Amino acid sequence: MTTNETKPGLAAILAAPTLDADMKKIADKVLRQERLTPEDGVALFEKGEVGFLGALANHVRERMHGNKTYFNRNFHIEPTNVCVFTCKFCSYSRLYKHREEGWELSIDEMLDIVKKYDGQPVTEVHIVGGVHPKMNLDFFIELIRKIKAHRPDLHIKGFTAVELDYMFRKAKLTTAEGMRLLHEAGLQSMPGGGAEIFHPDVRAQICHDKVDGEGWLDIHRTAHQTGMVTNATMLYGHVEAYWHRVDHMEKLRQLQDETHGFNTFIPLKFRNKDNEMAHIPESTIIEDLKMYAIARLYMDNFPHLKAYWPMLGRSTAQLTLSFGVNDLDGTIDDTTKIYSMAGAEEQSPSMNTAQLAMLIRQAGRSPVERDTVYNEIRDYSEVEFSEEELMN
Ligand code: V47
Ligand code: SF4
Repeated sequence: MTTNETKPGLAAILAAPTLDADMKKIADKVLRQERLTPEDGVALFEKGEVGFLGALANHVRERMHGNKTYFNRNFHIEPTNVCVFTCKFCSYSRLYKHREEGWELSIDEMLDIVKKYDGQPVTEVHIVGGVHPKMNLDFFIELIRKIKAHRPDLHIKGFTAVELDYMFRKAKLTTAEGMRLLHEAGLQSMPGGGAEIFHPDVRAQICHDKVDGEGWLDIHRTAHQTGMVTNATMLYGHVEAYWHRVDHMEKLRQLQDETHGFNTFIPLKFRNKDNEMAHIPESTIIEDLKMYAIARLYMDNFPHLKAYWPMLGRSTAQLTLSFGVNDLDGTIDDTTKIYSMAGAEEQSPSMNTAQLAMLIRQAGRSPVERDTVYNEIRDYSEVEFSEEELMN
């Protein structure tokens, strides 16, 4: 089958006399590779049935990536959970005055985490945490330099736009100046956190005191102009309406048209354990799958769509691979407390390469290890694993 042919399942769905006329029009646009409008995006959320959305998103995913599903070998460092901000969905942060309940790692302690991976084939360290009032730009420049000096081959992906906005303002630097300093020290890319929902009405309710949507976009624009690639997230399934999600995706799509600096879009499902939004019920798996599918259809200029498996759990992560997702992030070792503390499925989120590759193969896809910028490192479709590797 060539990449633009429709699979029998999709053909049958599109031919069904019961298919809504608006959905049929949108499907025809997708098959012609025409861009969807914000109205189309909202209509997909309101009227798109899960099987229809999945079949269409899967068509796009296979047109772009065939059967490949990417993952990388990475580990996380979370320097601190002390944070000056008060996002209502956050289960993990502690205010400075309660810092004894949290953690604050020194540069040496963080280097010790890096050293634990000496001799292991990890390709990326992902550094992200709370916004500590005393961990400033100089502190992080020193950390990055020391990691690079110890292990030059390790790609450093670090700091959300929220952390950078605070760091640069405190250092009294422009975004471009601060970004250049970090890039020169060895920072190579940025994760997508802190985006939440850009619209100010939603931000006012869930995260009123951190960088606003325009500020987030401006920091990513500057990162792209400085020569770094970045990701983008969207925290969904709380107080927002469908049109807020579409507005968020539209703003990202416009910036991507301008800079082409985004690699991956990552919808993040709101988890409601131990936070000030605990009264809001979590989205269902069906809603999650629809979210991924619509993201794949709408974000036509984003090369990759990632499901963050520690948050979703392994089984749902496998399902997303038929709903547009082509990336399952990484083997993710060490501490990723922002999710486990918010009620994520995976309390100790770590899978070795064999386990992650098998998870992908069991979903009928081809696991391919990538580096942070999607250079392919190894195809694991045919690799045989020992029982020991799969059990560990
Ligand atoms: O911005 C916080 C989210 C994000 C909750 O770029 C929550 O590769 C759900 O962005 N329920 C930070 N989500 C982490 C992040 C990330 C993760 C993995 C990979 C990448 C990447 C980026 O975590 C925050 C916020 O949106 N978050 N609390 C919660 N209760
Ligand atoms: Fe701080 Fe990030 Fe938590 Fe917001 S989500 S309170 S910025 S750690």
